[in-house]
Amino acid sequence: MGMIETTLDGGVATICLDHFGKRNALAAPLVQEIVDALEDFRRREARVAILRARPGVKVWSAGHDVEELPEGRRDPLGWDDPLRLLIRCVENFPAPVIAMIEGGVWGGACEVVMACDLVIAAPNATFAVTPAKLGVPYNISGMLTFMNGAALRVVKEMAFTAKPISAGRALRADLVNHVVPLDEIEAFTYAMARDIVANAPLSIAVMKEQLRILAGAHPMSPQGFERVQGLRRLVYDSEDYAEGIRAFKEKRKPVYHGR
Ligand code: YXS
Repeated sequence: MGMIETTLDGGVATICLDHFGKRNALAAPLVQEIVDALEDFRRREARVAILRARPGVKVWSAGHDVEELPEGRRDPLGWDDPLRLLIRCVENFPAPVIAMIEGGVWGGACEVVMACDLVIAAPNATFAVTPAKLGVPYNISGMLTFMNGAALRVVKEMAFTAKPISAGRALRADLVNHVVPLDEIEAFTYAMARDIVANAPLSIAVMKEQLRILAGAHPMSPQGFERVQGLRRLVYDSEDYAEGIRAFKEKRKPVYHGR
């Protein structure tokens, strides 16, 4: 059985996450379904895509599937891992992708939402950046996505505390475009989608690509890159990393020692 539902109506594509049993955790099979759906919508020339979950959910997505994270000594968030693939698909989709959010957005799902072009949140939406909760090193492009989405101080608070922030706080921090009451969010989001469909698709596709390239135009020396990758390795080679993953699987609080 599929883990998403898709529709395409009047140029507006919808992908609805529908894997309640795992709280829409971004496991490889679910990610593959989303990637395939985006590819299909690209072929059918969708003019906007909406990424959403079922109405009434308490969790929009629980983030990366922790069961799929390596237990140590390997980069857990490398270039070809499903989460990175999904984020590149969203960024490279030739039409705007709108994230419509009800409920909690955790870890890697938070990055997926930040990679979307527009974010419409219900008042019950929350956003948590969780690597420090699990002892995971964040990857470089993920960091950049956040730095481009919100003020550095807010990014630091979210990263260091790993605590969810409210929709209201996310709005003030520019992480989301609008917070809309639950009973209006669908009408609001689809009205915005129709506004986009009414405009010139090539102009929009080119502006999206321009903004993607310009937002990533941070020059970095080879030494700087190697330094950041080396720092990440310190984390995924550590005892704390293995402990974080083990603790999640054993459904207990991790005990960290900083080594
Ligand atoms: O016990 P069963 O088999 O029914 O499974 C449970 C959970 O174990 C499972 N589940 C997950 N499995 C893998 N990866 C996940 N991220 C994940 N989240 C949940 O789903 C079943 C139902 O979960 P349960 O009973 O806890 O549901 P709940 O409604 O009481 O609570 C929902 C949550 C989201 C508050 C809770 O499940 C939770 O705290 N999940 C973990 C959230 C989180 O820390 N996500 C970050 C994942 S790591 C990640 O994204 C990156 C590596 S990073 O951190 O670097 O960005």
